Amino acid sequence: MPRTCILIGAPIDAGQKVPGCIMGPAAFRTAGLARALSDLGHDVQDYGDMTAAPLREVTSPNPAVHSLPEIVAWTEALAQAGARAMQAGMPIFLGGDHSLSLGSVAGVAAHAAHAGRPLFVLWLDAHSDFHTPATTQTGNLHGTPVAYLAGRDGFDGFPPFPAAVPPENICLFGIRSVDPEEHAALLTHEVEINDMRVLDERGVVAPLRSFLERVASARGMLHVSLDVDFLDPTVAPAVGTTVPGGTTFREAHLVMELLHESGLVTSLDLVELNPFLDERGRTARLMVDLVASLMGRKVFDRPTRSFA
Ligand code: HAR
Ligand code: MN
Ligand code: MN
Repeated sequence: MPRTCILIGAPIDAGQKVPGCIMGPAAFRTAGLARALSDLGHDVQDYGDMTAAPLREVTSPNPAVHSLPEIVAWTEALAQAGARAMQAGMPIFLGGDHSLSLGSVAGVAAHAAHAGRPLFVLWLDAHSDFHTPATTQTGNLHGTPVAYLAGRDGFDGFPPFPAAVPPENICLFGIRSVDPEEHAALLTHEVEINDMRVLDERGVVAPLRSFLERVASARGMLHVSLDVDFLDPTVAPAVGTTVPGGTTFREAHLVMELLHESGLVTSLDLVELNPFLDERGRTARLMVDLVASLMGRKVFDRPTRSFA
């Protein structure tokens, strides 16, 4: 089914300390994202790159936190843009580091609440991103969006999250780096956790299908947040926070193919691409190919397919 895909560039890099993510939106465009989508029959509208809202003075009780005014300003701007784009089609947010999801998911959640539909979030990442600004040791706010969307406290200065996503509607998938404070908090929240240990044993298909069945039976909307470091660094080197032992090229494509077949995805983040660390554009091109799989590109297009 053809969709209206809305590309929203969010060149944010203040959520972490490695320079380069600011070039992410340009790299996605250079790697042919719009063309890949239009070749699949989708309508593509590129809204260009956003800028942050005006900076306000906000401070954190945690001295490690840096760039708080910048991230709050991006969150405000992205939440507005995201809610508006949801009315026009399927927003695809081009990062930028993962702090962009503080805003993108806020906008999507406001839309879902307005539409009276439950929101589910699939977090494809090496990291759990479940710190709050109060618990982070690095002070890098790209490690906090899941806590924000789950409605955790500690986000003073941020706009209140519009409609907290129930923890059981959040699925962390592919994680293999969890800090002690995140671990403790995850033990008291019913977030679905498919860490790499689970994926090693069960593969990607069964855990993902069972989550997607929950989304479908709740008639939910589904936001997918794809962090480059979900992939193993040997196939996706262009990221500042590499963690060995990630998903393979084929596992990642299979995830995207299953998402396409589900027909459930209503919004998407592409985050943490650092083109300065890439090897001749291979990570940017892989990310574009993954989006193409998510949006319907197939190896062989059988008229009917059943693996049941
Ligand atoms: N947990 C670590 C921290 O808070 C690493 C967070 C890294 N996050 C990302 N996005 N790269 O997933 O600093
Ligand atoms: Mn992340
Ligand atoms: Mn990550």
